[in-house]
Amino acid sequence: MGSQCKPCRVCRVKPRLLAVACGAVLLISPVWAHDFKLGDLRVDHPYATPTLPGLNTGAVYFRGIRNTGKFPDRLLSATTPVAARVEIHRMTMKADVMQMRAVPSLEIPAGLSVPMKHGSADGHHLMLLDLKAPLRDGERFPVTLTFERAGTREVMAWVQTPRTSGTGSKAAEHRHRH
Ligand SMILES: [Cu+2]
Repeated sequence: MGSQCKPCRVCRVKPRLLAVACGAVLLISPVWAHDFKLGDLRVDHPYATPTLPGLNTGAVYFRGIRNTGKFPDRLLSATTPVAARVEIHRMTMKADVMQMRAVPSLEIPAGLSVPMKHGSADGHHLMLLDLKAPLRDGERFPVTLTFERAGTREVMAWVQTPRTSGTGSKAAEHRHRH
C-alpha cells in the first residue's frame, strides 16, 4: 500500500511498471514527463534540445507517438510560433554520416508507437527552421500538430538538455545545418 503512487501518470498508464517508473520519475522531478491525447493518438513527451550557438534551427522530438486505434494515421504537418517553418525530417546513417531530409508525412501504424527521440541514428523529428530566438533550457513552447485522422491539436514542447550526453557515437551529435 505504501508504495502506491497516485499522482504519477506513468503508473496509471502502465501499472506493471509502477514501482520502477514512479521511483525513476520522482527521483528526477514529479513533473518530468507529459503527454497529450488526440483521438486514438497519445503524443508522449514532446521536447526540444537547447539551441546550439550559431544555429537558428532546432528540432522537436517525442518519446513517442502511439496509435491505440484500429486504423493507421499520418502526421501531416506542424507549426509553432517560435519558428518560421516546421518540416518533418527523416534521419538515416549512411557510411557513418548522419543525413536528414524532409518527408511529406509520417505514418503512425495502428496499434504501434513511433519513437522520435534525439540521438537516434534512424528516425524522425520535427525540424524548426528560422527560429525567432534560441531555445533555452527550461523553456516551453507550443507546437500544433495535424494528423490525417485524429485532426489538429496543440502540444507543449519542453526544452531540455538530454539526460544522457550521448553514447560517444557521432549519431548523438545531431546538428542541424541547412
Ligand atoms: Cu532535421
